[in-house]
Amino acid sequence: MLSRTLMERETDRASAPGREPVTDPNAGFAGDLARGLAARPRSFSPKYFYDAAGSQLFDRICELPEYYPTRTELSILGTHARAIAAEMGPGAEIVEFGAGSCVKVALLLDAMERPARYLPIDISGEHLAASAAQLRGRYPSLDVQPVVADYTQRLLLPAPLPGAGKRVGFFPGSTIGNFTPAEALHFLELSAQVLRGGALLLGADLIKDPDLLHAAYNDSQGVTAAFNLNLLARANRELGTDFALDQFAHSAFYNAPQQRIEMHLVSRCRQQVTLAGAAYEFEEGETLHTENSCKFTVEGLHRLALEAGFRPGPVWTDPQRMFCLQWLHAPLPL
Ligand code: AVI
Repeated sequence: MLSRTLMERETDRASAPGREPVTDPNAGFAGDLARGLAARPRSFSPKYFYDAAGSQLFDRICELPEYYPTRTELSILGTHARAIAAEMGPGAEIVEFGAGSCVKVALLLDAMERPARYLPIDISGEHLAASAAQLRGRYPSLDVQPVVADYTQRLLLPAPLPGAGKRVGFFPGSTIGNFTPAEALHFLELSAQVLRGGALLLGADLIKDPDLLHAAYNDSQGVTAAFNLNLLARANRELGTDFALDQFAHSAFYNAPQQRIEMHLVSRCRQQVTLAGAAYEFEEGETLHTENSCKFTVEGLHRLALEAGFRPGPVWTDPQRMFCLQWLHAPLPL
C-alpha cells in the first residue's frame, strides 16, 4: 500500500494542467512569454509551472497543511469508492485525463467490479510510461494502455474492448479550475464525445470561506510562493531571461466576483527584463498574472456540464463541503 504522502505527491502532479511534451520542453515557452509580457494586463499560462523543479514544488504543495484539496479529494474517494464503483458498473474502463500516476485511480480500481481497462492520457510519454509500469505492477491482470496525447484537444481513443462495460472518464484534482471558462466548456464538450454512453467523474474545488482559500495559496512555509517564482527561474534557466527573483513577490488572493484564486508575481520596483533581445519594463507594483484557480458551486458545475452535453448524476462531497466529486452521464452513443 502506498503511503498517503506518496499518494498525494503522485496524484496531483499527474493532474496538473496541460503539461508540455517532454520531446520539446521549450515548445511555445519563449513565444508565449513574449506575448504575455507584451500584453496588458500581463499574463502567462499556468502550464509552464510544471518543469521538474515546479513539479517537485507542486508535490510539496499537496502535502501542506493549508492545501486541503488533495487530501480532501482522497478522503471523498476513500469514503465513497463503493458508491462510485456501483455507478461504474461491472467491466468498466477508466480514461484518466492528465493521468500519469496511479494513486487516486487505485482507490477506484480497488472498489470496482472487474475493471476492464485503464487508459491514462498525458502529453508526457515518459511520465505515462513510468506510471503505467507502476500500475501494472500493482494490478498485474489489468489492461493498462497509456495514450500520449493532449487531452485538451480532440482525442482518438482505442475502441472499447468486446463486452466491456461503461467508459468512464476521470478528471480529478480540480484541474478544471485552472482552465478559463471557455477552455473548461471546450474540454467538457470534447470529453462528452469520447465518453458517449459512459460518464465522467469530475473533481472540483468548491467555493468556501475566503480565509481558507487564502491560506491554501499563501502557505506559511512559502512553498506556493516558490512555486510561483519558479516560473521566472525557469525562464532564466531555459530562455536566458534576466528576471531578478528577489525583485518579484508572490501574490495570491480570492477574487470573489470571479469566484477564483488569482496568483500573480508583483514587481517590487521599477525594473527591466530582457527576453530574446527585447526589453520589457515593469513599473513598481505591476503584476504578471500567472494562474487562476476557479472555485465552483455544485449548481454552477451542473450548468456547465449540461451546456457541454452531460446529464448530472450523484455528487459526493466531504462533510465540510470543501471539495466535490461529480458524476456526469455522457450523451448516448450516436
Ligand atoms: C493543479 N491545480 C489544481 C492547483 C490549484 O490549486 O489550482 C495548482 C496550484 N497552484 C497553487 N497551488 C496549487
